[in-house]
Amino acid sequence: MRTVITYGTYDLLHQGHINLLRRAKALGDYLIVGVTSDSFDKERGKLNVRGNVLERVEAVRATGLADRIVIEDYVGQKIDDIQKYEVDIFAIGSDWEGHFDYLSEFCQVVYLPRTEGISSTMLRARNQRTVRLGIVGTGRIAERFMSEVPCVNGVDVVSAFNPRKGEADAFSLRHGLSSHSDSYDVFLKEVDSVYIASPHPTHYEYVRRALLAGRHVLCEIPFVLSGREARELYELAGARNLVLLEASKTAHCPAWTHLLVLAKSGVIGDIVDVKASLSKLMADTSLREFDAAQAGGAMSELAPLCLMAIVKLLGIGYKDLRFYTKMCNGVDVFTKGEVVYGSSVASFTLGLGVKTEGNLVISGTKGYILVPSPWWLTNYFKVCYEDRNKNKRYFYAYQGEGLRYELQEFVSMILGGRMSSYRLRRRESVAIAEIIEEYRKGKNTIILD
Ligand code: C2G
Repeated sequence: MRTVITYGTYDLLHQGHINLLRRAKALGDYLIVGVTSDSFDKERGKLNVRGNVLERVEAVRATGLADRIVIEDYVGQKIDDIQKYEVDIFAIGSDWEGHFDYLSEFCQVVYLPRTEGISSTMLRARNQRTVRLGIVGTGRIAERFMSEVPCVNGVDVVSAFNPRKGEADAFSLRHGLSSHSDSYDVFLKEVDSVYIASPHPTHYEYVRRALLAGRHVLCEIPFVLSGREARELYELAGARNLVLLEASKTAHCPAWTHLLVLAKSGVIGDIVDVKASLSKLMADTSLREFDAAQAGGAMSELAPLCLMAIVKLLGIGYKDLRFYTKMCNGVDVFTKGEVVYGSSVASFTLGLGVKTEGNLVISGTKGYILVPSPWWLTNYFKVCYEDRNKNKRYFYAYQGEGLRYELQEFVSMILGGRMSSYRLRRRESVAIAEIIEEYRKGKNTIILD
């Protein structure tokens, strides 16, 4: 008996897949089909798969061509499977020509002709409306964002807005956009959603006007600088059935989302202490980060990601806040904050003019989780116990600039009509704005010389 194995995602199973399975089956007597798990697809950069692994397995089963179906969950599993199932032939479509030659050490490798004119990507595009996104503010972060857009299906950047016409022109030319404008009202007519990456103090007004015009909003951090403004904007979005999402990039990256479910499921017991540190030493003090008029300073620049981690882990029911801060030319170049809860405490240390170590440590009654610097861009963390033999390390992908994950969630919320994301609830985003506001009021703040 000759055993053949083949692998795929088989999303929105189509004739190309069926032809491939048929050709693979014809090579032998027994066909094993490996279907990728959802997490494996995410890890290898396939972020737009529609069907979950159960649906995709069912679709492959329904073809009647597979004698056995296995789930592919990790890099290297193909070699393990070939040995485990005593496979004679590994078969895959010709789009992978050459890629799997290394398997010929273990079995025969056959590249089968691919069916032209059909693919899961085409089907996804056909069944799906494309979100027409506009970029508000065309500075450093908007440039990084543009490099991430092609990694997400279902979204096109169609326009850019900058009140300085020359900058809108240059950005649009650089990125081949079909339109751009220095008038916000004209710009809003061209798009159905906006990504706000303008200077901090402009966020509130741009978000409000976009929502009033019926546009979905993804807004860079810091979202807004007061709890009242945040609440008002979420209420406005809710009343109009619009998505409003704070672009807290770490909240959406694979390592963080898994860390959170591990922590919530009790792997380190009850969480008692969270310590987050984030610093960005900048030599050029003429940048907006050091400009009080542009709401610069460590707290508004760097706190949103630390506070995201704190409210996700400990909630929004804090009892007390304390801050220690070092000022230079009207902005804080160092701030340490304490968020005190009934049975736990969190602290964060931020620096624009002071270098802090950049770790995140979450301590619980059974163990602790360490996310080494830079924890906010993490692809790795470890869970540690008194008994070091039980320690475990976890590794994930963190692709590109990491902004594709938040954009993917934003697009999926719009297309799915989902107003709220577990990754950052609206009330959690309001709590972050409130804590930043408390700091800015200065009541609980000790100024260091
Ligand atoms: N295929 C095909 N014709 C198409 C589309 C796909 O023959 N028009 C083949 C692919 O070449 C592959 C199989 O169908 O052999 C599954 O394709 P996908 O679902 O796109 O999966 P893929 O990302 O190619 O996964 O471990 C996973 C594998 O490495 C391949």
